[in-house]
Amino acid sequence: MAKQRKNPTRTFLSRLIVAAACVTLPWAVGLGDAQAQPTMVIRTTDHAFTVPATVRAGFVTVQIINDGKDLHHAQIVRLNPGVTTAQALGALRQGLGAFLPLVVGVGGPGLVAPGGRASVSLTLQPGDHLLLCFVESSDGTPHVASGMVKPLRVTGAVAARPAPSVAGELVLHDFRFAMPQTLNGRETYRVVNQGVQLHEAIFLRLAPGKTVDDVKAFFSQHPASGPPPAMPVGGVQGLSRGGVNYHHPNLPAGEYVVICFIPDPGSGKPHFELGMISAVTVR
Ligand SMILES: [Cu+2]
Repeated sequence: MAKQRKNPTRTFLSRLIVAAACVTLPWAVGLGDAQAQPTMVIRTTDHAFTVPATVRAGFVTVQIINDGKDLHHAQIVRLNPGVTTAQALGALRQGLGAFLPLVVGVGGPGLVAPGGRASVSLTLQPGDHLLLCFVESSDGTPHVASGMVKPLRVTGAVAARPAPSVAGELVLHDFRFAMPQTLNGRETYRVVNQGVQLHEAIFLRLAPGKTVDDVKAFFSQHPASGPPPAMPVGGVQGLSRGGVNYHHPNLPAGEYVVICFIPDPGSGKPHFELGMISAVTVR
């Protein structure tokens, strides 16, 4: 979720945006078994969110539909008790170091290309939230600074319900993914952060002939150059320690990479450089 400092993420996301404008991706339609829950649709444009200002607490499927020409994601955070929306927005202007201690990362649908859509299910607790897009425009301006931050109030109480049935689990650690090597693109997967730091699980579809090593090399360039070896197709946005989302990949069969771009506050390195990048096959 975090892309506010000068790092290679900025450059390669910009390059992905350019590439995405001339690539048609084979989006699957429908939400599979996610249809059993209420759905909150978040539409993104360049650069705004369209979403209800108030939603009910509880288990909800959150879908992003990207109507823009940029890449976008929908990071949801809940404000810590006693933190006001004004305080959180003020801290955000100072940077992630000031902002992150005030909030809990509750996930949300991950990075998608123009025309893309993706969905996750999660439990919204009552309280004040923010919806954020940390992707940066080609000039380096983060989308949060050009309109993509929106307050979201969650009201009511969370009703008890059985855990959703899943086909498997993706566990986020400091700093690796523990997950199956093969996923069923039509099933649902539980994603849980068992690390200490904030983590995400963003899915990228590999271009023909490209490998996870190509992705790592591309993203580690300073600056990145050449055509991107993979394109974003959703996933799960930043989860704080213990956080859970249910990912509905809804992806066609193929070769993918799961990656975490969030920077380590200590070293400043994106987590994928510390090990949070894995190849995965979707069947
Ligand atoms: Cu991470």
